[in-house]
Amino acid sequence: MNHRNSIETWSAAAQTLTGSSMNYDFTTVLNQAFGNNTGDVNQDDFIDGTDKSMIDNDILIFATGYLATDLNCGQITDGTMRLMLMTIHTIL
Ligand SMILES: [Ca+2]
Ligand SMILES: [Ca+2]
Repeated sequence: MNHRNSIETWSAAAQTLTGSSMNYDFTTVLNQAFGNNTGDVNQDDFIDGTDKSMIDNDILIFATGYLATDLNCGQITDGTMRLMLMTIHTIL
């Protein structure tokens, strides 16, 4: 799976295809995905200070809408996004 603000990822556990498709919900809990890959705002396959800066910039202008910096997809980038990023990626 690839998403607007996550590193390409896969399910935490092996899944079985039935026919040609499969349903798998990555949204129920963070550990549905292999590793914690949300936060790659600029889609360069790294989650680092650049992503954090982009989130900070959108927080400062009260950005809303369909934004890569909106990590929880709630249509607003606020301090919660920064806290999410720093909680998941303790090195930031
Ligand atoms: Ca990045
Ligand atoms: Ca949000």
